[in-house]
Amino acid sequence: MGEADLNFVSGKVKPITVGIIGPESAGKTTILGALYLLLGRGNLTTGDNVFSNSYTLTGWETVAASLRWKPGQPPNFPPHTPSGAARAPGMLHLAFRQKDGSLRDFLFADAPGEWFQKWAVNEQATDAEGARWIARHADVTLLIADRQALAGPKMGTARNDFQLLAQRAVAEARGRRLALVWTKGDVEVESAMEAQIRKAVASDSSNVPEFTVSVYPRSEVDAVEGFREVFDWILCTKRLVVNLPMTEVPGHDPLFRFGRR
Ligand SMILES: Nc1nc2c(ncn2[C@@H]2O[C@H](COP(=O)(O)OP(=O)(O)OP(=O)(O)O)[C@@H](O)[C@H]2O)c(=O)[nH]1
Ligand SMILES: [Mg+2]
Repeated sequence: MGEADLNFVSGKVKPITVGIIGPESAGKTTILGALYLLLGRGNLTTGDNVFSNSYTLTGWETVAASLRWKPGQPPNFPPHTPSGAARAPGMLHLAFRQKDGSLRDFLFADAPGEWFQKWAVNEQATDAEGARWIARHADVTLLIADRQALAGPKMGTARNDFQLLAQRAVAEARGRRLALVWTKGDVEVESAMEAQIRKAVASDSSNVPEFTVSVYPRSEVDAVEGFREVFDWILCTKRLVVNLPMTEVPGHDPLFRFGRR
């Protein structure tokens, strides 16, 4: 779903946009693919939020196809998300019906890590427009910490890059929901490194929730659990409703009721 198609969804009520911010190969697309597969198996939602529809089933299928087990073909990871000439992120749509019958639309932005790396270094970079778009519009941000990179031979660079990206993402979120999501949870990371990553996202004003996901089961923890926790947290997002003050005089011109604000 591109920018032009967004009118389909946003014409009704502004959907809740979920931005996944992280460097290249951090596991961002894998999260989306895993969520889609689990949703299809009925493993993500409860009676409170029933899957209703999606305008982008083909897009979801493309993201998740490689993660599926097929006869004679074990699952693989999704291909690298190309940055190409596109300036806006690919959007994946899901709608859920709540208990009271109302529908809620979600848009998940799947962007290439390169955009965020450029944006972290230079907020105004011309080829970081997609990253700026996500940071500006995301109602919910998943800030990705790639455990494999943070435990690998280039862990120092990965940490510095994360600190830079986190600084930008936290500043841009300005009170909107943001969570730290560790990907590749099956990989061990030194506790000193974990502490530095946590410190980079910590803000005085709010508590940043933390999740760990992995497509591999870890000792006692089922691989589904981490994805489910992130998803539940995303679904809890509420859109702030604007309440205009009411007056006793119905039909009165709003200008004279509320003045010019
Ligand atoms: N060990 C481990 N590796 C993973 C896991 N999830 C993803 N990976 C690895 O990370 C690689 C990148 O995953 P993607 O989901 O494509 O990463 P991305 O953030 O979308 O990357 P870009 O599209 O390049 O920005 C995969 O090809 C896997 O090798 C995981 O749970 N555990
Ligand atoms: Mg990707």
